[in-house]
Amino acid sequence: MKNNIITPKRSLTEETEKMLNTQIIMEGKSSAYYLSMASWCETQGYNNSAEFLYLHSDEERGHMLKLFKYVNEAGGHALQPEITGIKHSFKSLREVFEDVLKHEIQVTRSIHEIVDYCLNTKDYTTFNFLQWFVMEQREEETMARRALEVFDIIGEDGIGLWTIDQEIGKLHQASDVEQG
Ligand code: OFO
Repeated sequence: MKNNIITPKRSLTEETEKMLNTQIIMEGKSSAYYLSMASWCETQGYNNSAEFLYLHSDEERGHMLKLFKYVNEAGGHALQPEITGIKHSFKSLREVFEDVLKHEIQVTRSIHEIVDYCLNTKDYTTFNFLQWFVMEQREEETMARRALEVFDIIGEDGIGLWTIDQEIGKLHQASDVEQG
């Protein structure tokens, strides 16, 4: 029988634990996607984009670990996700960043669903914990959109792609400065 009540041993319901474990899968996938993208960029000579994506992959693993800690501390069990079906090659550098944006939009939706659930079930502790992710997603979507704008502003002809790669490298530095 499902234990959907909070007990002395746990402050999470099973349903919330399940949703957070699903989010762990998403963050693990984000990390794996960005690692694969970074590797492809490196093989194509887009070294700044590769660096941006390697760092981003590490950050996503950090997000996954944040969820691990929370779930276990709240009396649940965080599960290491199985991750398969990673795309290894891309038609273009633009396609890489289009995929980043599409993926981040999905992650935001998923976070919002859990936030919504927590609010409806009055799990204000998890609701509060998730606010960090809400803000993080806003930043990440903004960064992905900015990356795509760089393609539109500079254009991909001639030395355009080389310049785009340089500018994408600067985006990560800018976000590091903003985050302090
Ligand atoms: Fe985890 O922030 Fe993107 O996906």
